[in-house]
Amino acid sequence: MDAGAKEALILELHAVEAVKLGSFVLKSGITSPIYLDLRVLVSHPRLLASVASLLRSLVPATRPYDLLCGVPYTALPFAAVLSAAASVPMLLSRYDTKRVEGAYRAGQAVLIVEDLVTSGASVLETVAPLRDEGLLVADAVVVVDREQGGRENLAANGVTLHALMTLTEMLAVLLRHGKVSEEKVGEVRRFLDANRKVAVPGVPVLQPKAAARKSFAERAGLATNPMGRKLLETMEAKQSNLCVAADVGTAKELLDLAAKVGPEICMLKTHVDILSDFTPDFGLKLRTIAEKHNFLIFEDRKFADIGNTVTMQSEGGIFRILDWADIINAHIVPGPGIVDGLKLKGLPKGRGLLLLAEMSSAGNLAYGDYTAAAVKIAEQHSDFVIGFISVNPASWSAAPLSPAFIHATPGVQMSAGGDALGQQYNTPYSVINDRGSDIIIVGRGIIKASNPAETAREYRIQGWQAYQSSLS
Ligand code: S5P
Repeated sequence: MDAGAKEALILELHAVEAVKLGSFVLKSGITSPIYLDLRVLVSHPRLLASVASLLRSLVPATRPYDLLCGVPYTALPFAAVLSAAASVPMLLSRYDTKRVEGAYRAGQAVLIVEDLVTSGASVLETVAPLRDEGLLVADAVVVVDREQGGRENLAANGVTLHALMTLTEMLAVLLRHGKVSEEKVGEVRRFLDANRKVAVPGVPVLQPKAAARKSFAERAGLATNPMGRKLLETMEAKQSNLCVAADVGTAKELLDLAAKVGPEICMLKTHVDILSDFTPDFGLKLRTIAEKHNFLIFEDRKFADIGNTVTMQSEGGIFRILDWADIINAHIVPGPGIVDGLKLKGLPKGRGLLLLAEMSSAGNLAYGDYTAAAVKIAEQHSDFVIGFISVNPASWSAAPLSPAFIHATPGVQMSAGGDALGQQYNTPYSVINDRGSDIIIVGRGIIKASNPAETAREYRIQGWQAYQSSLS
């Protein structure tokens, strides 16, 4: 929002007495010399509409959302007006019943709408029931950020705050227009300085619903497939839950990249069918690098045919995938026969299989019953299936999964967003901590960086720290 529009809005809010000066006890328990009462906006529909439209403009186009949810009560009309104007459906997240009202499905992204943020506690109270339903919450829009730790508390819970204005900006405008005295501004500033960080009393638990997570080392001992065990042991030994997606165009580039990022990764993911200079010795060359740096090779072939066909596709052809890939993956759309087909040749060679239970791309169809079916098939083939390609396993409603299963999640970058073709990104912290995954799969975030080795190191550290905090 430009400075002129912001100034006009602040003066209008003052004119309708949304800004009150005196001595007030806030919801967080602290006494404040200033009180913002945006409830009065329901009596000023034109101003309400313009606030709603300004809130809408705060969210960058790179952070799309499917649904809106206002924080009760003041922001409910803001969200309703925004919903009607933008034709984006709304949800109600009830803190009394902890229920979510409205139509939704797990995996949809929800934008939170709020009037003011002090500690961020109210926003988090609204977010918790949404996340319990498998909805994704990454952003909140707010009229005023009171600059008292809310932004940081929300960020620590994976929510980015977008504010129309800060309390400081608001005061500066009111002072300039003679609406508030120098003395009062000083009092508010001293108050803000003394209350920079308002703790969130009883921050809602936003961790995965599952019971306390076991360490990779403990889980290695539970694995029934030797490759699953090896992967968990490698992660523990290298303190790495990073898989690099080596989506480069030639075998030469791929081998160079593998040597560079090798020390940082537990697994390298390949798409062998995009290499223009593939030769039959590719597998051997890659295995030599993998052995040197102790990482596993995951060929992301995404098999998707009947059992008989995938047996041939995995073993034969030009690529002879099972000769060199430790881990392969499959869609479950053909039914369990695909796992039988891959197992036929893969299990005797000691390979492991990941099932695509969810996908990272916008509008994908892998959710709900489909995800539950993937879990069922995995459980029936736990000798061969080592885990899943997952996006939000913390939201899976099925009975608790065996901790031997490993979740690997693509769509990871240092900041959330997406690409022009539907890819959707979450941060390492959010993927491992909020969404309950184990491995971050990072492609362009690393391979397009000016220094892939250094960037891989940064991702490894972020991923590992997120894992460690998810254990405590
Ligand atoms: O749902 C999925 C499953 C996979 S395996 N979404 C994905 O993006 N992938 C793969 O992960 C995709 O094929 C690509 O190799 C990688 C993501 O790459 P990035 O450049 O977007 O990080």
